[in-house]
Amino acid sequence: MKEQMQDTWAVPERVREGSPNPIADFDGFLRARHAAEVDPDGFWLGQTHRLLSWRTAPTVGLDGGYHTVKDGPFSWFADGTLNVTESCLDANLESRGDKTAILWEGDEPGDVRRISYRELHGEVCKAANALRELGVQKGERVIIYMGMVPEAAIAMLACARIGAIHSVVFGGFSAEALRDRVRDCGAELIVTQDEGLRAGRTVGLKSTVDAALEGEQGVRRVLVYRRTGGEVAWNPDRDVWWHESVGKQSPECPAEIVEAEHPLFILYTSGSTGRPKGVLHTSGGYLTWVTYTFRTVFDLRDDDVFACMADIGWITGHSYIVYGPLANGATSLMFESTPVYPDAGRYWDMVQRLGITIIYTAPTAIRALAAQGDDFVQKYDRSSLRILGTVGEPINPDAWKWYYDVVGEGRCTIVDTWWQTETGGMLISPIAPATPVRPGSATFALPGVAPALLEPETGRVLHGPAEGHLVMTRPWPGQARTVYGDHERYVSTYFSTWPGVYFTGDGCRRDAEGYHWITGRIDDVINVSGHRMGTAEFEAALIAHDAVAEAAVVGYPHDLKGQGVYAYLVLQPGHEASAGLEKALNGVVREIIGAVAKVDIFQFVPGLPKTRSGKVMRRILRKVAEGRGDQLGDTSTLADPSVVDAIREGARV
Ligand code: 7RM
Repeated sequence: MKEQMQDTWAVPERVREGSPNPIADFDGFLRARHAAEVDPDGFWLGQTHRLLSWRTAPTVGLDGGYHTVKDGPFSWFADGTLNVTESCLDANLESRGDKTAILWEGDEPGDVRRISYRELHGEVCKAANALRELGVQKGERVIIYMGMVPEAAIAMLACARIGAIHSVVFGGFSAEALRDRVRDCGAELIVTQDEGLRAGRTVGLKSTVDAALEGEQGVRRVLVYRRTGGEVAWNPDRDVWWHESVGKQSPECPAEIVEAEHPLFILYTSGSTGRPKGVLHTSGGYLTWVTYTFRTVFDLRDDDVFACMADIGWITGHSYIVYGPLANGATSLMFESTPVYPDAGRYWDMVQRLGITIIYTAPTAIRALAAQGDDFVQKYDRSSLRILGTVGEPINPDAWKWYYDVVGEGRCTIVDTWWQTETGGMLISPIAPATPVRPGSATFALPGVAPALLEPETGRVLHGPAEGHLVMTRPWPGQARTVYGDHERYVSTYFSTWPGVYFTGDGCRRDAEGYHWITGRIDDVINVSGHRMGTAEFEAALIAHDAVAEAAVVGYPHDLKGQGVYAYLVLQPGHEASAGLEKALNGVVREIIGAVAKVDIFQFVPGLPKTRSGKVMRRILRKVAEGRGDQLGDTSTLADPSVVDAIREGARV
């Protein structure tokens, strides 16, 4: 098909032909969207009956809504009962027991493990029996602090099997960050491994757990998977080897049947204020959402080899490495290494060797690989590829075009999927065979998703082409239900800026044809290489250093990482700016937040620009960090306008 409109890419033939799914073209999309709009409950009940294995099929859809959220969470499918692992594992045994469920590629190229649905079922049951034996009960919390090994997914599913609530903590977080999360959720047990392995280097994981638990009482057991065989300290009253405890169990474990709204997991995510929030997802609605969106957006086919390159410590790994693919009986890659190890050809080497048909990665990786030149891509046969996915941050049109032309050779479509930890799964995204795409646009809301743009000053709903705050006007089954242990924080974070709707924290432009263009966060959240971090977390870490009196942190545009971290610091008397101090400050940031966090630019200032009521005017700091210090607008409300000149003059961009 020819391109119909300038800057609109029609769906390539290879993507359109032979789609086995209900939404196979744009008309199919419009029909589904209409059906979900006129009868959301009927639409989602129909989907969930079709897609999941329920023990008791639900008869009700949504109960409550944004108008009742103050009084408690809304629910979906409340009278249904299930165990999510029955949809992910048991349901696949008969039809595809020998099919590869998890295709694992280790740090070294070609170090491959294939785990069939039958084997995965057995391993999950064994791990579930071990957890039960170690005293974990339904509703209790288990922290998983691991690298990208199949046992991490097995541990998640084992928790789900017995109705325990998992909370995966990304392996790049520090002991302190881990301890905060252990305390916040009141974890009973931690699953970890001796060491992680990434790009030829080992990363201590058990040692970080040991440090996090020093002086802590709550965690009774630490279950340790042996990955590298590296030396670890051992507390015989607390620590248990995975191979000993899991290895001896029976491969059968009756599933704990729970109500649809039973919590499935907690995942901590950064917000604009305070400590990370424990976003809580429940069983029936979440699984419905990730199952539906996975098969629909990626137009899943029986022989697909799906490769999501995210870490399972992030929501993308939960939804689109583990739950979405397995509930659809797909083959899902788990990748332990990095896109540039041993060189920038690693992804394409895997595409050729493993026959990957769908790849799902982040703009930051695409930009980093594009910067290494086309040879690394062209060396390998990519003819198996059909769909290229992106997630985590806005993708700039140049990176998009490189992905499309060089990686996909114009044969593949790109699905730019917009969503959040809180949304459970994709909300705004192309549907591969159905949606003509535009570089940099996440295109349209999926069926059943009701976005609106609000005018920032007034909250008025904007119609037609417009730019404003992106909100959702009604709940969908995969939406987070609460913040663990703090429902008030859930209400105030998401439902108080604009009453009656869900506030995403993102800005968005809608063009004349209704395409959505996410413009990025409008709150104090920064997105570095697709990792979401709160400016408040950085500030708290920096202030922990003796030399720092005050700190304000903002994001700034960064060519490779999307955003970089820019810190303005006021030093305590007697301290001086130096490269050594910057290094020490990043040392503290690393210790308190973890290896993922690093300040890119420090600027030492005599004071922060504050209003008379003492509020830091971040707008000014953002402008200076963007190199637009000459466009500060009105600064007359500042308590001391002279600090602005000093900040402008000392700008390090
Ligand atoms: C899945 C995930 C969420 C934030 C979100 C956005 C940004 C994510 C896109 C995107 C533009 C996209 N969850 N974001 N996807 N921005 N286009 N396709 O990333 O909770 O970690 O982050 O990420 O700002 O609010 S997250």
